[in-house]
Amino acid sequence: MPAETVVAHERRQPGLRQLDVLVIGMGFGGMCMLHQARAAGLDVHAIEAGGDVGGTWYWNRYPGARCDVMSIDYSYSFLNEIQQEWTWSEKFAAQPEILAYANFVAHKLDLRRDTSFETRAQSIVYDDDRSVWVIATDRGQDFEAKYCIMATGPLSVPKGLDMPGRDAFAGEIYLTGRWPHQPVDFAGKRVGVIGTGSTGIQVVPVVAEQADHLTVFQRTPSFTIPMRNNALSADYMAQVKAHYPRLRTIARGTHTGGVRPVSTRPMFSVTTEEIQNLLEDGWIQGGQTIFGLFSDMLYDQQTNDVVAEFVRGKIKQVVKDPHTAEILTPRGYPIFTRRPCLDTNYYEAFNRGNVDLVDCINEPIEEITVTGVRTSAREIPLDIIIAATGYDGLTGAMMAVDIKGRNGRSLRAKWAGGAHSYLGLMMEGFPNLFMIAGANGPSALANFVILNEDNASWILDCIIYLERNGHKAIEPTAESEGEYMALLTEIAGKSLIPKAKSWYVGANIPGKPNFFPIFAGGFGRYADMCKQAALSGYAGFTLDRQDALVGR
Ligand code: NA7
Repeated sequence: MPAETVVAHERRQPGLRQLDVLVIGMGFGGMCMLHQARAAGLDVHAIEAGGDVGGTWYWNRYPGARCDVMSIDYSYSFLNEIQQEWTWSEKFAAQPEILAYANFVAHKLDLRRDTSFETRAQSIVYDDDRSVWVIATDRGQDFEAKYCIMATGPLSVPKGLDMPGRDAFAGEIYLTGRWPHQPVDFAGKRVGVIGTGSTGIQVVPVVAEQADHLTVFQRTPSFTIPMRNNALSADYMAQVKAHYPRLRTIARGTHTGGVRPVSTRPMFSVTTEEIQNLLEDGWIQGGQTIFGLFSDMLYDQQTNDVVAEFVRGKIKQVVKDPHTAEILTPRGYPIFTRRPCLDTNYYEAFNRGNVDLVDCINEPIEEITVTGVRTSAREIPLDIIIAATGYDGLTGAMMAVDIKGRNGRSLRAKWAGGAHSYLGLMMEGFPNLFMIAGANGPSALANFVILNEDNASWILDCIIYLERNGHKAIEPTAESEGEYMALLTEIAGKSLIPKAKSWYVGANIPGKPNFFPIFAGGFGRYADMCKQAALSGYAGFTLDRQDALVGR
C-alpha cells in the first residue's frame, strides 16, 4: 500500500499513542510483521516484554539451547538480501547464533526504532463505537490501534517451578526460559535439572560436563534421537544461497514447512529387513531423518510401535547401567506424539560417574528444601536447581492478557474449553485482532519462521484489502470458525498425536482443558487454505463497511 493512501486516525484522546497497527511481541513473527507493515506505509509500532528482539531466543539462553529445525529452514525468506547476507555456521544453530541473526535482522531493518521494549500488554479492549483496540501496558504507555497483531508466541509463558518450598532454597534457581544474560558457573557445584523435555535434554549433557555432580529429575521419559549436528561448509552455504528461492518454495509445499524429505512410503509396504535398515540408517544420519522415514508413523499404531521399539533398543545399547536405561525408556505413549527431541549425547551423559537419574514417577518430588530437593524417598542436596519444566504452551500468552472483544466479550471465556479461531489467524467476536502463529495453525508441528512470515503476509494483505475497499473491520463468521475447528478436530482424530499427554494438549498445566488445538493437516494444506480465504474476497469473514478511509 502506498504511504499516501493510509490516513491517520482521528486523534480523540490526547495522551494515548494512536496507530494504524500495534504489534505485540518482537520474536520472529513480530519482527517481520513490523517491517512489512511499515514498508506498506502503515503507522505501526511494536511492544515487547523482553529487553530486545528475538522472542524465544532472547529468553532461552540456557546452556545447550539449540534449534531442532535446520538453520536453512529456520530463517527468513521475505527479503532476499537477508538470506544472502547471513551465513549459518551449523546445520542446527545454537541459541547465540540465532539471537545474533535476530539482531542482524533488527539492525538491518532498523526495527528497534519503532519498538518499545520491556513493555508488556496488560489489557487489550475493543472500543465498539470507534472500532479501535485500546491497549494498556505495564509502562503506562498506552496505545490505540485500528489493527492489533498478537505475535506473542506459543512458548513464551514458562511454567516455572511450582513446587512447595522453592522460596526457602538457599542455593540458586534458574528457569531455562528466563535464563540470565551472564554465564552461570557450575564448576564444583551440585546441580539438579528438573524436567526432561526438549529443553532438559539439551541442558543435561552440557551441565554434566561442567558440574561436580548432576541429578536429573525425570517424570515422563522422552524419546530422543541423536541430532548429529555438523558445521556447514562455505560450499554448501553457497549452494543453498544460490537455490534459496527454490528451496523456500519446496519448504512451503511440505507437511512441516521445511526441506527435509518426508517419505510417502507406509512402513509395511517394505520388508521387515528393509524397515530395520531404514531405521538404522535414520539413527546414523540423525537429525530429522527418522521422522520422515514412513508416512504412517503418526497415524498407524503398529508402525509407531515398531519405531518406538527400535528407539527403546538404542537406549538399551547406549546406556550402560540396565536399571538407568530402563528408567530412561519411554513407554505408554506413541513415539513422536510428544515433541520429538534431538539431542547431543543425552543418553551418553548417564554413563558418566557424576550423573544420577531420579525417577519422579516412582519417587515424586515432594518439596524444595533449604538445601535441595526432597523426594518421597530421600533428600538430595543441591547448590543449583535448573527448572526445565516447560511452558503454558500455545494459549498461555494470549490468556495472560485481559482481551475483550466486541460487546466486551472475553477471550478467556471464549477459550475456556481450548483455543478456537479461524485458521489460527482471527477469531469471531474479535474484529481486527490478528494472531501470528496462533494456536490453531500448524504451530509446533511446522517450521515457525516460515509460518510467521506467511501469517504476517496474510495479515498485511488483509489490512490492505480492508483499507482499499473501505471496510472498517473484519472478523470470521461463527460458521467458518466452527467449520475450521471441526476440520482441525477431524484431522487430529486421525493422528496419534492427541493420544499423548503433552503440552500440545495442555496436559502439563493443571486445570487446562484437554484439547489438541493444532492444525495437523500439514503446512502446505494450511497455507493453501489461508490463500483461498484471501482469494475468495474473505468469504468466511464478516466485513463492516464504513466511509472509505483510503483513496480519497
Ligand atoms: P516440556 O516438553 O513441556 O518438558 C517439561 C518437562 O518438565 C517434562 O519432562 C515434565 O514432565 C517436567 N516437569 C514439569 N513439571 C514437573 C514436576 N513438577 N516434577 C517433575 N517434572 C516436571 O518443555 P520443554 O521446555 O522441554 O520443551 C518445550 C518445547 O520447546 C519443546 O517441545 C520444543 O518445541 C521447544 P512431564 O512430561 O510433565 O511428566
